[in-house]
Parts: sequence; structure tokens; C-alpha cells
Amino acid sequence: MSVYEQMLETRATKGAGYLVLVDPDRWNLDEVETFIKKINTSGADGIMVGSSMILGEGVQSKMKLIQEVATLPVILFPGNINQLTPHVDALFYLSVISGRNPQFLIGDQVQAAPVVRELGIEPIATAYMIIESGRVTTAEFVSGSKPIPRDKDEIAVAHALAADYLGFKFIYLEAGSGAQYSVTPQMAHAVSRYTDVPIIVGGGIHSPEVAQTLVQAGASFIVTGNVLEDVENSHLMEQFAKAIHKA
Ligand code: 1GP
Repeated sequence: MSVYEQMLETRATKGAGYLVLVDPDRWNLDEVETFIKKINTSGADGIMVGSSMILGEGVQSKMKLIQEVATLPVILFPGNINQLTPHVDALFYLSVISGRNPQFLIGDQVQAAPVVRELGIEPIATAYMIIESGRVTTAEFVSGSKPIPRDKDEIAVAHALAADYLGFKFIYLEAGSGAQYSVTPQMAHAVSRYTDVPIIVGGGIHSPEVAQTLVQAGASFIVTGNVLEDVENSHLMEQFAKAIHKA
């Protein structure tokens, strides 16, 4: 079964899924192994790896280790084409449709396509929408694109409809890593009323309650990153999984 099919099955059987984002820059090799083992048993449904910027050394060996240790699907969440790696099961093949920067709409995708084919990674076409979240996030800055205002649900809906008509497999509402405010449940709800394309929501989600509210509003997958980088919060992982599946 492809990773895409597994994700659809998660949505169908559990109502919604939980993805943990691992930024390889944040962990050394020993730590990353421990972290992945925790995710494996937390009830999460998948592991995303990547970041808007990867600066640290040894990223490929960390990616390799992550894939070896992970018992869940590992999905690359690339900040740029240099992050392509064979050590993942699938790739969110992102197009920043909220922006008008041709490089992030189609340019990088064209450059990446032959490499993706060569590496044999499963590409999952994902419409990436950056939503304003209280301060400039790395995703917004790096993609050189204006975010969608957080209270303009109708703009998000129009973009989501376009993504649906263009055949994207997922719509990703992204407040940005470390966002001050996460995407509103109102926006997730508005988008879900107009399209059946599964909605992923991430950025600034720090509590299982917020995650649950977003799922109840219409999100099909919730992503958390930063909040779990503080080891004192690692117990939250199980709570996130429970809250998301219960919703
Ligand atoms: C993935 O960027 C998010 O969409 C992760 O955001 O690090 O704020 O959880 P956080």
C-alpha cells in the first residue's frame, strides 16, 4: 500500500491522523534514535522529516537512521530541493499555492521531478497554503510569498477549491513552524465545507485540545513539531494522538 493510501485509510478508520515533524537539525544522532522510538509507540500515524532550512551536518545519516528505526511511514517535508533523500518512504510534493512566487509554485518541482523519479520516492502532490500567524515565519520568508490573512476564510476557500480542481491530494494549511497563532478552526471548517481533499493543519499547535478542536472543525491530519522538541513535553505525544483520534 502506498503512503498516500495508508493516510487515506487512517482518515477513514480513525477519523483523523497525527503526524510528528522531526527537524534533523534539532537532534544529534543518539537523540534522534530515542525520539523516533518514542514516536513509534506514541499512537502517531506518521513521521515527517525536514525543515525550511537545514544547516547542520550529517543530515543524510540522520535521515537514514530515522528510516531504519521508524516503524511508521516516513515522509519528507522539504524546505528546498537540496533536502531530497532516498531515506524516506514518500515526499510531500509541495507547491506553495498561497504565494505567487514561480520558483515555489512550479520551478523547484520541475527541478526535483527527475531526482524524485531516480530515487524512487512516492510523491504526494500537496497544495501548501501559508497562513498569517502573528509574525513572519521561516516558511513565509524563505518562500518569498505573502501569507493568506488568518481571518480571510474566503481567500483560503478559493485557494483550496483551486487545489481540488487541479488535482492535489492534500491541502496543507500552514501557520509556520513556531507560529504565534495556529490556523483557526474557523478556517479549517470553511475549507472542509467546500472540498473533500484531506486537510493537513500545522504550525503553532501546542496542546492536544487545540489539535482536537481543529479536527472537529474539519482537519484530517494534525502536525506538531516545535512543542515536542522540549523533552519535558514528550509525554504530550500520546495525548495528541488520543485527542486527534478521539475527535
Ligand atoms: C508543520 O510547521 C509545522 O506544519 C510545525 O509547526 O513546529 O510550530 O509545531 P510547529
